[in-house]
Amino acid sequence: MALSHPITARFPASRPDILQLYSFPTPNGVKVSIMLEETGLDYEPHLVTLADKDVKSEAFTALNPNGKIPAIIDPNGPEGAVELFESGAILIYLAEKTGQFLPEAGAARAEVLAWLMFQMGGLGPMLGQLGFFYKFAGAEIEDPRPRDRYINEAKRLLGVIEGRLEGRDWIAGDYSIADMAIAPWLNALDFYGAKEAVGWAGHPNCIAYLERFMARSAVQRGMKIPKRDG
Ligand SMILES: N[C@@H](CCC(=O)N[C@@H](CS)C(=O)NCC(=O)O)C(=O)O
Repeated sequence: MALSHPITARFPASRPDILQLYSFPTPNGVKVSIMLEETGLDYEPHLVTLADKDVKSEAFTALNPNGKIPAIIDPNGPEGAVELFESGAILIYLAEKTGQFLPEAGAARAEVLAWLMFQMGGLGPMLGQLGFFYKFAGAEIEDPRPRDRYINEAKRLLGVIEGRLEGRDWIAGDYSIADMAIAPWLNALDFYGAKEAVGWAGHPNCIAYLERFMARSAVQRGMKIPKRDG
């Protein structure tokens, strides 16, 4: 099937018949790469950097008007090609497409979706702000209130996950898309240099959970996809 989407002008597909991934290896990006690796779906990754020239380009915003990675085009959707952005929506779509990592119905499915939404609406946005105010441009702001606010919120959220993981290997039943969404954000605390600030060492369940997640070979591959230049 030929791909006629405007994004192909900037990011040409060498195999337009398979799923196309437009992403960068950040926590939001690798969720989808990990899911693709876990399911074994055939796909072609394209590196879309976080520079405006890529992620805010006309070609990319034709696929995601919000100008953020990740996004996909699946030429083999249920009724033809599917264009999708928002990592949570992409994970649900891929789980339904493959019948993997999301229970089909009922309470078990609702529980996975609840923890996926917890990541999408809480953990991700809050830790993203922590990164900004702790490591990136916001770290230079003298007023301690924004930094403290996100450190305290990150600690609170870690406490929620720590409690939830008591007696559990995974966040909601079997290993699922909720884990693929949550664990990469826990891993980002290291990149932000914020582990000590949020008291990571005092969260043994989170530590064991992240180790369990990182031990998976699909996770190890997915964390590095798309491959960064150089
Ligand atoms: N809610 C979105 C968030 C995506 C997001 O924040 N992507 C970041 C990278 S982790 C991005 O593309 N940033 C570039 C920018 O904002 O210009 C999702 O989960 O897909």
